[in-house]
Amino acid sequence: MVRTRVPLFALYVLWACGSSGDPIDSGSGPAPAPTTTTSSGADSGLPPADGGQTSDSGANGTDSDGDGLSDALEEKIATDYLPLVSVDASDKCPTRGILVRVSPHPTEAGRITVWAIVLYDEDCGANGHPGDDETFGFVVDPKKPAPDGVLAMRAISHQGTVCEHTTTCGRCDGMTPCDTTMGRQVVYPSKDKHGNYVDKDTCDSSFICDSGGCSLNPAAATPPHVNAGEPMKHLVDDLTKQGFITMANGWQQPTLMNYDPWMAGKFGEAGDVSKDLVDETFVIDTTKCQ
Ligand SMILES: [Ca+2]
Ligand SMILES: [Ca+2]
Ligand SMILES: [Ca+2]
Repeated sequence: MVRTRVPLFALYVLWACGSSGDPIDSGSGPAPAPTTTTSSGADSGLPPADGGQTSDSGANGTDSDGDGLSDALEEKIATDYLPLVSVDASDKCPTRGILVRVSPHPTEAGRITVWAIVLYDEDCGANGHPGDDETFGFVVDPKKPAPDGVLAMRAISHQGTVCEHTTTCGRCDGMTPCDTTMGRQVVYPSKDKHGNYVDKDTCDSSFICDSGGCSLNPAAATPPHVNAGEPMKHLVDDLTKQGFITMANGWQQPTLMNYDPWMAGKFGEAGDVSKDLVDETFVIDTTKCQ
């Protein structure tokens, strides 16, 4: 269990400063510079980062984003292995969808790393705002079925702020096992604020930054998801026309409509999704995982 004490005056000063965004919300943190290369003319795409050892997967079907993984395998990973995002049953702003990036693990042959960015219509916790981007990552061994094939997960709540907490769980030596329910690993977003944790106790002890705590909600609906593609070859550039940010899905914030997740810029008044998609802190070392 991790307890971080944050002086109340420090939070007040941050709030009073009126700085951009939310001091206890997801800034995008110290992420690498985003790649905003347009998709045109990028047919060559990225070579498989594992030296081609996943090329069989790519050879077995269309590989639209050129990363060496077939579209079918990427969709299978994003569907069968996607953890349950346990949004509290009484969350006041639960409208959401998940943007995924599914890629060969950059250093571990045959394994797949996934960025899952949970996008919400609104953050309605303390100092809330339109839009909310909250990321977690996980590594999959596709040779094993879910849930055992999910080797490890990592969540970072309120990245780049005084409220930041990083939690990691998994099947590697020295890691705490992940919680599972109904055959899926569980990620806990804090109520209303949506900061992600893979350890519920850490969320519940973050009582200043996440006053609503976290809860296990096995009934949390599976929200729609969209595959973003890769930095060198995007699969989407408009999350309304090609994704889930629509009025029909209950989204209400006009500034979020037609958002391009690969173009630098805030998601509403939250973080920059183009940085979330390339944030290497979500790529977990699973060399000690079985
Ligand atoms: Ca691919
Ligand atoms: Ca991909
Ligand atoms: Ca938030």
